Amino acid sequence: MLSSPLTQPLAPFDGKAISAAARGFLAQPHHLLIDGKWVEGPDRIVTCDPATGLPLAEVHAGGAAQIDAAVSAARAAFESGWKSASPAQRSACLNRLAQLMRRDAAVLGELDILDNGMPAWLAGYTAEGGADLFEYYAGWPIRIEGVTTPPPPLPGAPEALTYTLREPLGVIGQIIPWNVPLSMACMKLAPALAAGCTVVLKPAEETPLSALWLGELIREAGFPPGVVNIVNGIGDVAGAALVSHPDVDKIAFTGSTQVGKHIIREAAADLKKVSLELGGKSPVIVFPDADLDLAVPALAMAAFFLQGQNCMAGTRVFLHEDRHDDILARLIAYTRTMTIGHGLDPASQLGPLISREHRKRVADYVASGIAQGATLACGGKALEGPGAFFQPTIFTHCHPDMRIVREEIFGPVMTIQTFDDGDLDAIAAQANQSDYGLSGSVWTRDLATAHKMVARIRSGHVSINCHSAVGPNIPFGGYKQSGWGREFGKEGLDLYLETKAVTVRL
Ligand code: TAP
Repeated sequence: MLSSPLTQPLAPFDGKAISAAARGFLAQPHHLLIDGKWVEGPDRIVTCDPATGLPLAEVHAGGAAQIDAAVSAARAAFESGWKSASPAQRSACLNRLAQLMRRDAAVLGELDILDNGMPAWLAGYTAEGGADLFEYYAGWPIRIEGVTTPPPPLPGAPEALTYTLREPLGVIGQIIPWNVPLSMACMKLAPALAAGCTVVLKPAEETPLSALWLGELIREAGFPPGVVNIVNGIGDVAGAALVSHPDVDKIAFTGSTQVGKHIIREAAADLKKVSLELGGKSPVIVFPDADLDLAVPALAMAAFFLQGQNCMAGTRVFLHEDRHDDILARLIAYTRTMTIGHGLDPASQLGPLISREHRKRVADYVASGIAQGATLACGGKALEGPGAFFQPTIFTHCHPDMRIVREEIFGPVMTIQTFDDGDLDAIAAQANQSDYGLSGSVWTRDLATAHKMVARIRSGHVSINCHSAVGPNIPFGGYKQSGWGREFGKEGLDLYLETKAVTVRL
């Protein structure tokens, strides 16, 4: 019953579907943005379309010297004006950038489709979502404010005043992954710029393109030179140089927990501040009374969205044992209808993995699941042909000690475990049996059960009858090894502000 390989042919893809704007951009040189100018780097990265394996563009890659130049430019821009720019000036730049992103949303989305493989339905949202973020944070500069608080006793001074100032933290190194390239760049840049910080951004080596288009929009929007610098490059080279640079005040990192831990160790040398958005292995708990017409497609998307290359992916599904067979059958049936293909084909729901190398890692996890006794219910194979496509995969009879259950696969692999009529604490203990705590969801019609479970799940983001709906105003980040700090909302702004307490003898 449980072997059901998905063998849909890939949707045909005609390379001519690429727009003239994107085609022209791919053909031009791709430099580094330092101090408002496009400059050459010492090395080159060839970026490929993961759906075809074909090269897209050659991109200049920076090393320690380019990071040093970018940090100097960011420091000069910070000291000479951006830190004290009026709220109106910062907001105007952020709003103009948002408008330009909406103008160029189609090509920005197209570049992420080509570079990352994401489907068009998602790419359309990421450019608009990035503009939403800049607009949201454009509303903050005028609202950055301190407090007045009772002063301490001052000898011989009956009257005194104490207040706090909120000041920009300084020069920020921002390092981002490849899974949602444009969104990642916007998530990092918008709050830092609103706070009055200046930035050196290092995009992922696999997906450098949309950040470069964004760099040109940042120039057009009127940000002063040096406020945003973009240095593509290799993590061990450009990323490492940024982390160890003595004139960087803070590193804001999104990526793997492994590299996050490495960054903490490196940043400890001069006690740089660090915020981290790391991995996840999120639980999805389906109670017997859940609305399955709603839940089944949503469960599939929670696990397979972006081919599972998504830190919030709901990859650990918990079903009541009485409903296991019914829900599994529905999940398999739904998964078989999912269309896989090139992101530029509007019919594609799922695209490729980021690379064939990553696909091999995912396949190794699938092999380990089988070897450790899980039952492969659906998928499990690479698709033939070019590119890095992999079938959406469902495992049943999973146990918490299996690697497929414990480790973040970052691929389209759902694991299913069961629970019985035990109390909510027992179910929550199963769900919390993870080093991670980024997201999670609870599916039930019973509001009391839902809220009791929310209180018991140790994650930064828990949804009821939906999974991981994020927005510019909703704090986002992880418990446990999923990270330090929260992005989005006011907490996202706080990541880039220092507090100064001032006492005045009157
Ligand atoms: P990583 O391998 O950690 O890479 C992330 C970034 O760090 C890349 O720009 C990478 O450069 C750079 N890097 C690598 N080694 C470095 C070093 N020694 N010093 C400084 N920078 C270094 O992650 P990934 O494979 O790109 O992305 C997948 C991971 O990101 C998953 O674990 C996923 O959960 C996590 N993620 C988390 C979130 C949130 S919000 N929590 C969101 C998305 C993704 P290269 O480009 O050269 O590799």
